[in-house]
Amino acid sequence: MQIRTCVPLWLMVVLAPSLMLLLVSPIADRIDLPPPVTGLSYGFYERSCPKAERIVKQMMKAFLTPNVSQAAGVIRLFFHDCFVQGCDGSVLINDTQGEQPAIPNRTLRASALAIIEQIKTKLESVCPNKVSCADVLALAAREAIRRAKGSHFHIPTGRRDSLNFANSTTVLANLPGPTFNTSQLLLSFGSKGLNAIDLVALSGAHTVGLAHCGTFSKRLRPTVDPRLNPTFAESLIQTCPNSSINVAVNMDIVTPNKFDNKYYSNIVNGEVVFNSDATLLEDSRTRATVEEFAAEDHEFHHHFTISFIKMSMIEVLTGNQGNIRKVCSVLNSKTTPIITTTDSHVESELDTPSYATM
Ligand code: HEM
Ligand SMILES: *[C@@H]1O[C@H](CO)[C@@H](O)[C@H](O)[C@H]1NC(C)=O
Ligand SMILES: *[C@@H]1O[C@H](CO)[C@@H](O)[C@H](O)[C@H]1NC(C)=O
Ligand SMILES: *[C@@H]1O[C@H](CO)[C@@H](O)[C@H](O)[C@H]1NC(C)=O
Ligand SMILES: *[C@@H]1O[C@H](CO)[C@@H](O)[C@H](O)[C@H]1NC(C)=O
Ligand SMILES: *[C@@H]1O[C@H](CO)[C@@H](O)[C@H](O)[C@H]1NC(C)=O
Ligand SMILES: CC(=O)N[C@H]1CO[C@H](CO)[C@@H](O)[C@@H]1O
Repeated sequence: MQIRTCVPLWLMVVLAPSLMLLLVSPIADRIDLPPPVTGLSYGFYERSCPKAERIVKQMMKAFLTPNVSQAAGVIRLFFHDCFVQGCDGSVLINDTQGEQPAIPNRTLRASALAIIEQIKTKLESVCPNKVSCADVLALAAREAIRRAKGSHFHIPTGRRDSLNFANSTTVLANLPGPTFNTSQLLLSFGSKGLNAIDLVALSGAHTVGLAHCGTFSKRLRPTVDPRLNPTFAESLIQTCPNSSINVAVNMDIVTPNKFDNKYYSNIVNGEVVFNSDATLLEDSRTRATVEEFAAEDHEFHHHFTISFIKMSMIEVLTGNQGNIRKVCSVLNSKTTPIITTTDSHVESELDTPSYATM
């Protein structure tokens, strides 16, 4: 009591903004988060498009409330964007010569691409030519994690979109494969400025979503990988009679749509689908982190948040290094100029019942 009444006015004035932040929102405090790289900032659109983050949040809520299972598709899309020539929206380009036809991209969900395109269309009508596709994807992935009951955090914005895209060879060379061992994974993540803790934390995204039979069938036939729990292996064999069948299984058999730490106890129990998951328990550089995250859910969420923000800033384009694409799936050089209408119609649309509950 004595202390509280003695707090000088100047200190209260200094503390008030951060106290307000804590009271107003349960979101992780920006102070603990990685500093934005040059050109990015927390709240980049506060002046140029103040509603940007809210619109992404509202639309993701509308997309995921009926069925949160789409969250995984958006989260993986962002990973593939960031690992191939940086988080620059290049994965969104729909071009037969581009990134989408590459082998690892064949299982990207078309529904996730459609979600990003719809959010972008809305943002173009509210604030034309202001919000990049790379940022739409970053913000949508952040919301997807939150909707799946993962951590909720601020993410730096200000990314620009790429003026080009990678070919299939480059995509394949930059994305780690499901057969990778820890050494290969550490090399891959290291080349993106991510360390062993980042590798273990980000792999935790496999707590949601699906894997197609062909991505893990080598662990079933001709011989069963002895690191697989026998009951789990048997169920995978039943579901996947061969590697070419277009069937997918939940990657987290315990809580398939919840963004929690069950992935790590699944590793310990021999109930993860990829070699790249199982290998993390075998290597002295990653084992302790797997065990720590398996035991402590909050440790997982804390480290995941930091690693995800680091990933979100890989080789970003800022300023005139890139542009703001009009349509996420098409380079501006191939788009005819869009005549934008006034905002009033769109503003009222945001208040229609379908968005009112967001
Ligand atoms: C560590 C190296 C990684 C490898 C080898 C890997 C590989 C894969 C593979 C093969 C699939 C299955 C795709 C399918 O069959 O449809 C998959 C799914 C997925 N991955 Fe990864 N991944 C890795 C890291 C990551 C990271 C860092 C994230 C995000 C932070 C991520 C998020 C996801 C998600 C959410 C899915 C489910 C997608 C869906 O349900 O559509 N992965 N991953
Ligand atoms: C959610 O969608 C997935 C596939 O998109 C489907 O398998 C699942 O049955 C749906 N769940 C509900 C509750 O509708
Ligand atoms: C990509 O473009 C082709 C041809 O325009 C179209 O048929 C296809 O649906 C598009 N794919 C996605 C994911 O938008
Ligand atoms: C793919 O792109 C890389 C890097 O730009 C280039 O070196 C390579 O020749 C290209 N490969 C093909 C098959 O086009
Ligand atoms: C990991 O895989 C690479 C490539 O197959 C191999 O050269 C290396 O020996 C493996 N490392 C371990 C520790 O198994
Ligand atoms: C794979 O299994 C499915 C279902 O049993 C079957 O329809 C399909 O023909 C099989 N494909 C191959 C290549 O064996
Ligand atoms: C989502 C998406 O664009 N997937 C593409 C991946 O690659 C295959 C094969 O080229 C295409 O048919 C898919 O459309």
